[in-house]
Amino acid sequence: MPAQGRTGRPRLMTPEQAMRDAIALSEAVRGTTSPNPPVGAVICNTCGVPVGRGATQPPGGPHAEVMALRDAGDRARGGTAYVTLEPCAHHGRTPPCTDALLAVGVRAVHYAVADPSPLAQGGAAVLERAGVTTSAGLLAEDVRRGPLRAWLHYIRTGRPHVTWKYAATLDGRVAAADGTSRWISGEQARAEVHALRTQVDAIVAGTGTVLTDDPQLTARDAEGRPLPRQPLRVVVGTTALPETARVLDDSAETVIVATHDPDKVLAELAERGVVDVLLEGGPTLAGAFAAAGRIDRLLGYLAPALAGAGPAALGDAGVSTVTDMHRWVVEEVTMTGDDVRVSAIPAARQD
Ligand code: AOF
Ligand code: ZN
Repeated sequence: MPAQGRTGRPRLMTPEQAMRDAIALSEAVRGTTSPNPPVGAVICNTCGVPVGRGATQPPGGPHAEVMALRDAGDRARGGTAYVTLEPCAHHGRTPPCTDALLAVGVRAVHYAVADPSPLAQGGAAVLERAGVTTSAGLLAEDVRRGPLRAWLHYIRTGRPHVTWKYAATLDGRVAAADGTSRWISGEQARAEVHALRTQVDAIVAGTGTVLTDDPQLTARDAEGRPLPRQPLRVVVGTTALPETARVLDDSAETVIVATHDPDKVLAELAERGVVDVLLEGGPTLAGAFAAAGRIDRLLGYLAPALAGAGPAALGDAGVSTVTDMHRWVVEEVTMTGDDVRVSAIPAARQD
């Protein structure tokens, strides 16, 4: 049923509202679609009233457009589709979305970002040739930096996208001098990280962190109960782990990658269909990823506390002089509870 306005009449949506809705639908399936992209779609009828909503299903399942068309049924005829990614034109594990849109008689398709994958691209041209009006670019930046960021990076480079997440004091320490580190950031920041874990494909930590902190590396709610979806746990390093390590419990799948080479880790993860990675610890592993230029985004939670001593968030990253420093561009600074959250990307890339 379309949303009802206060007058009882169905509520019209502007193109921007429809695309925002499609973005929200795609956000809700993040972490469940890899190696496919999380896409959202909204269909409005001839009057501009939303009549169908959908998002990409797990690999092999229907794409967003097909889900939205199913939801809309006949009401999609003559309507307009808003999709976060250009509809595919290929027979992959599922038939082309362009066929599905044409079959029901959709008149216009507005998508945010073009599909760069060699197999699936070209959907807009197919639709245009069949007489459908298409446009690209509506809220493209929001989509590129948001739900499709990891997948677009993966298609371009063949490597999973890596977000390095750390929680530190304002002076950049991740523990006190005696090694104690619970809890540097506040409750809200911790809850946010658990929510983020459910949206990624894998969490990566080094054996050093696993041996010192014995983290479980699962996504949990405020009471410590596991959230419905758990990412793959990945432990990197050559040091053996005790059988009792919590990361080896049965609350989520775990793989151990016995190497120190970030590119080998990423190649192994790509092979497993991992697109979106959260690198969580510790300083040595993060330093190796930074030195190799394999951190694509950083997400720092800075607690209003000073430690004055204790390990720094980042270990050796191959920087010996100021001109070697890794330069970053801050995308966003927000408050999360009492902590400052910084999101940044490498200056050299800005993607
Ligand atoms: C769309 N809508 O919701 C998604 C698309 O193997 P398949 O058949 O599932 O195809 C996967 C490819 O389709 C993927 O690499 C990407 O190019 C595109 N994903 N396309 O029209 C969607 N998820
Ligand atoms: Zn498709």
